[in-house]
This record gives sequence, C-alpha cells and structure tokens, in this order.
Amino acid sequence: MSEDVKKPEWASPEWAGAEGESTKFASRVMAGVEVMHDGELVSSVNADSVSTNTAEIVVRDNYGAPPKLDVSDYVEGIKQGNRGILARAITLVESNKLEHMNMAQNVLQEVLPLTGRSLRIGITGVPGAGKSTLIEALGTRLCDAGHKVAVLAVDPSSTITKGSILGDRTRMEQLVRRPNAFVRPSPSAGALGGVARKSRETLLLCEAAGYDVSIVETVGVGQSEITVRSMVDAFLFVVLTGAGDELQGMKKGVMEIADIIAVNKADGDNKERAERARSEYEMMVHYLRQATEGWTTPTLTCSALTHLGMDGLWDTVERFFAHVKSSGVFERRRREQSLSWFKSMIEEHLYRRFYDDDKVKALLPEFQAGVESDTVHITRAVQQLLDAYESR
Ligand SMILES: Nc1nc2c(ncn2[C@@H]2O[C@H](COP(=O)(O)OP(=O)(O)OP(=O)(O)O)[C@@H](O)[C@H]2O)c(=O)[nH]1
Ligand SMILES: [Mg+2]
Repeated sequence: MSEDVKKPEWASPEWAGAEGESTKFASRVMAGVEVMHDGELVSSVNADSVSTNTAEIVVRDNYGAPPKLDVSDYVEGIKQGNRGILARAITLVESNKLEHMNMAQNVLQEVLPLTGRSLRIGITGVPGAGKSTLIEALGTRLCDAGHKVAVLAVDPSSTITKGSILGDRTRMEQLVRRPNAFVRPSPSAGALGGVARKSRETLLLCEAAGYDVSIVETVGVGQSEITVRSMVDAFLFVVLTGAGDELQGMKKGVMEIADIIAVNKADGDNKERAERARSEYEMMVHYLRQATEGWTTPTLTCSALTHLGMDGLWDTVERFFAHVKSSGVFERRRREQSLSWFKSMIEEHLYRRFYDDDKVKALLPEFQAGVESDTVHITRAVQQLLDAYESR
C-alpha cells in the first residue's frame, strides 16, 4: 500500500453505508474529521453532503486501498506507517458499533508489540491559551528535526454539545502538511470515559505506526485534564498573563498535575507581563505538591506565534524525560496507568451493560419517577434495579 493517500477514512463506504444510529455516528465522525485527518487538508468538503455514492467513488478513485479492509490490511498498513490506513483504523476504534469495536480490538492486539514507544505529552490550558498554536510551532520543529509527531485532541465538551469546542481551532495548517505529522481531531461521541478509551487506543495505533512523539491537546475545563494526565508521561500547562486570576479555583488543581508551566503569548507588549506572570507561577509552584516525584515544575515564557522560547520548551521536555526515565518514575507511571485503564474499562463496560439491559430499561423510568417524587427510597430503588439486572 502506498503512502500517497489522498482521501480520509470516512470516505470508506464501510462508514457511509451504515444505517440507523451508526449512520448518525458516521456522519458525526465525518464532521469531526472534516477539518483535517491524516495530514491532508480536506476543509473544502462538507461532511454532511458526502453521500454513500460519493464516498464510494472517492475511495475507488483516490484511495488506492480496497474500500473494505480486514484486520491484516489494517495491521500491515499501520506497520508501514500508512496514514490513510491509520486514520481508518482510528475511525474503527472510535466507532460504537459492536462489529467495529471487535475488529478494532483485533487490530490493537496485533500491533500491541509496536506500541509504547513514543514520548506521550499532554497539553492543557484555558480556551484560547494558544495550545494548538503551540503544538503547531513545536510539532513542525520536531518534524523538521526528524521526529514523527502525532497530535490528538480530547474534547470533554462533546458529551454535552455533541460538538467539539476544540473543533476548527484544532486546525494546524503547517503541521498537517508535514509528511511525518499526523493530526487527529477529537472523537465526537460517547461519554468522557468513552472518549478517553478512544483517545488512548488512538495513541497506541499512532505509536504502532511509528510516531515517536504523541501530543494530546485538551481544554482545561475540569475533568478532561485528569483524563489526559492519566494517558501521558509529561503534562504541560499553557497559561496566560494575569496569573493571579488564573490561580483561582481549579487552576491550583491543574498546577498540581503539571510538569511544565509555559506562559504563552510572551510577545509584543505582553512580554513583560508574561515574565511577571512566570515569576508568580514559579513562586506558587513551591507551595504545591510536586506533580512528578523529584521534579520541581519549571516555569517558562514562550510565544507560540513568534516561536520564541520553543527550543527552551523542548529542552525542558527532554530534561523531564531524562529525569523520569532515570528515576524509574516513567516505567512506574506507565504501569499504573495501564492498571487504572484496565479498571476504568471494566467500570465502563459494566455501566453500559447495566443501562443497555432490557429489564433495567423497562424499570428505570418508574424508579426515576419514584425517586423524583420521594415515594421510593434511593437505596431501595438501586437495590431493586441491580436485582432485576442480576436476575436476567
Ligand atoms: N500574540 C500571540 N497570540 C497567540 C499566541 N499563541 C496563540 N495565539 C492566538 O491565540 C488564539 C487562540 O489560539 P489557539 O492556539 O487556537 O488556542 P487554544 O488554546 O488551542 O484554543 P482552544 O483549542 O479553543 O482551547 C489564536 O488567535 C492564536 O493566533 C502567541 O504566542 N502570541
Ligand atoms: Mg486548540
């Protein structure tokens, strides 16, 4: 299979041809992937307008790969670093359709020996902090230095809005043009737990495809940074000036899981203020718990726009990795992450089985009404629902 893949994975009839809920899902996947997918800009395509027929034609004319791939096609394509196949494998991972999920698991199992080899870096910060711009600046430099860079987005908003707040702004126009970059927007369906699973598995697929730096962007709006922290080795917090304000509330929590704090937009008139903010953060760091054992979170200023401070930032990232690898924290953290992933997947599956159960579905509205009107005690309602579930 050649690398000159021109069209995204949603162009496959395997996706466009689905019915019912899965059609809806497929169109949401398309919408998410529309911005960009595997390094090629496809912004001119209106996802909703892609019909099954169009998709089939697109696949046959440009894709060069068979419209329907089997597990070994996926595995081979990924091993060869074929971005088109990788993108399609990720779509498989993102699908909620049982058939696709099973296939995705078979692909993952096959490529597992090739995973785990990238530096996994999470980036968080308030909306508009410049995360994407920074990833673009850093990513292009890393690509030019010979790295293969994968960028993923985890978007917690998708559960509520069914949309993506990272959305269009995940556009990284320079980076997606690099042949050794792969940029993937957020999966757009499911609970945060589901999004987390999909993101983790996407990360593994990228590693199997030879990406040695994986960057995960997430918006700092609560739970998502904890989720991302649990799948990466290093966590970067991008902040703006006005540190005092930002340190209110949840920011302290994020600071306690940040391995590096970068005050972005240190350019033009903002340079001095950024430096002041940096010293405030530096002071704060000393009062907080260390995010990583034996590592005092460094604070620095940078400008993702002018690329000022980008070399220093990457040096710091490398210094961090050297530290955690020599201290054993790297290995231990990965082991703990695998175990906690295992546990949370068990929980996710139990949760889904429970709510998908016909008996539970039949009884739930009645119990909900009872709880709302205070006519059934909650503990009793829960017990009876669980009994009904277990007596299937
Ligand atoms: N002056 C200046 N502007 C910047 C810098 N970095 C980003 N911006 C601008 O800030 C705006 C937001 O940048 P993004 O990179 O989209 O920010 P983000 O944190 O990814 O935003 P969300 O994904 O929406 O959370 C854009 O208009 C950027 O051009 C910087 O270093 N200096
Ligand atoms: Mg962004």
